[in-house]
Amino acid sequence: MERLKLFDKVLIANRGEIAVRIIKACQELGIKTVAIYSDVDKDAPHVHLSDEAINLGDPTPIESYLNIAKIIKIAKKAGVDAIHPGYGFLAENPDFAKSCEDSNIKFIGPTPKVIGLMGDKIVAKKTMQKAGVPVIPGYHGPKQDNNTLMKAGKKIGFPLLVKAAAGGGGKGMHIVDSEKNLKEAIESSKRESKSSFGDDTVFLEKYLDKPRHIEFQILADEHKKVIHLFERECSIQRRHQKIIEETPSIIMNQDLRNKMGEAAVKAAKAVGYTNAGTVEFMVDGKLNFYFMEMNTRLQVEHPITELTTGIDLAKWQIKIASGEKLTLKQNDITQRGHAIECRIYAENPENGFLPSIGTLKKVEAPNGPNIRDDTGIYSGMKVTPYYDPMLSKLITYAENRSENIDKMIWALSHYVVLGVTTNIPFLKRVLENEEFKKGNTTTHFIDNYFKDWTVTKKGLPIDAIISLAVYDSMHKKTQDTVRYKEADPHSPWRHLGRWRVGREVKK
Ligand code: MV4
Repeated sequence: MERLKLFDKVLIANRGEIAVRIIKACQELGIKTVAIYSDVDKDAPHVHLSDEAINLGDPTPIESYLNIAKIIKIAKKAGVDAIHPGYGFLAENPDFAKSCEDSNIKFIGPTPKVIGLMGDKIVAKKTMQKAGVPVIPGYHGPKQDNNTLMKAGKKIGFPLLVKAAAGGGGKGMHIVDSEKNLKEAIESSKRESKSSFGDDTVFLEKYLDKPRHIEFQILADEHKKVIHLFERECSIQRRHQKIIEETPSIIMNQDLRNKMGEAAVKAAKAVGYTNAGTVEFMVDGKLNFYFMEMNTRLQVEHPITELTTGIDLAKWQIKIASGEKLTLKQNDITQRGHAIECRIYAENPENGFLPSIGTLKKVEAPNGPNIRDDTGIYSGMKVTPYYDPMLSKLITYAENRSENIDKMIWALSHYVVLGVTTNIPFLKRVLENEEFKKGNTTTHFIDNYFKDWTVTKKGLPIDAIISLAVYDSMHKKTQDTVRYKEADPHSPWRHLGRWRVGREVKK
């Protein structure tokens, strides 16, 4: 088949691991890359990997990675054909996609119109309902007076959820278990939504029992062809932040997979979707599934789909944006084995999981068969308060779920990050949990099993204490006596500190 010319030069409007991921995709395709970076990112990996790197100045997001005018100006000056937005920042900003279009630069993603449509949760739901994609029963109407909402609530029945239309991340969300609490919940939700989002529109939904977050990856070319690349289960979240994703989902069967895949393709076709996207569903305890929203970007968790299908999503995004036809056929796409992703964050469990800021004294990623580390960090790098504290994504692949869980536990145990506190011990505990192993991974998993997860130093799991101790030993000149009585003999850090397992050690 005749191949269209791909772009000559692409600007990556992002930072961290995703900028690195996209640069690598461009390099494989023979495309030149332009990185942008704020002052605190001048030594970041994406800056070194790209062919050109242009400074954005002040590190505050508004002045750097969120600054449309600055980025467009740089893109024009560098003479790029296209911009890849990554995820976060401007990835789902229709104004940015439009500014690219107006400057004759291809935005690697869907059209501004589709981004805008999916960005409005109510419009998106209505569009999907019309297209015949199941949505959660509820009230998503424009009338917002108490009378209308109370009536709608009674009709839906209890328990129900009051959600902020503008919200995400569970803000303004209230579970109501009986009619007598409805009015108060509506009023609280409106108040919170107004103060958080400047908009007090709410909607009401039947509260789903034992819900799971299961999303479908789709690819759509600019010639009306749409395919799906199966599911990812992302139910393991902490405060609405995904931390572990896996595919295939343990509850999936071939019939449900086909139905949900078809619904995802239908959703994309209904809006004339182009490029890579994700259709999010909630699946209840009885395997009913409902459209939640569509993400119009490459997602953080895309690697698990890449490992189980063998398809490079970042490269396809670029090929599709350059006008290439999808050569993949739905029936040729297969899912093989099992993949898990763990998001490694610099956050401090001693301090309510707040971002842990500091210099990464030592970074050593695990390595081995079917272990992938998508990272934007290196030894000596500073973790600043300006951006999301995700350090890297550890992804493993194995023949089946149970072997893969063991592989991921091994990989996490051999991931050394010293200098800041990370959630690695927490991730390990989740993977070791019997209910996780059994696949009882509803969206309430973390609340159910890790609600009181140690937030005090005293209660920290031993490997967290060890990593802190190693850090201390590398930095304190004092001859402290440290006691690590229950030290884990299998800890990867055991050789690094001047201490011994199960003994009192003088340094
Ligand atoms: C729900 C739900 C149960 N029933 N909607 C949380 C934030 C937003 N993305 C939607 N969320 C939920 N909506 C109905 N009708 C349970 C959740 C939910 C959740 C969803 C996905 C991932 C993690 C979650 C954690 C708690 C609650």
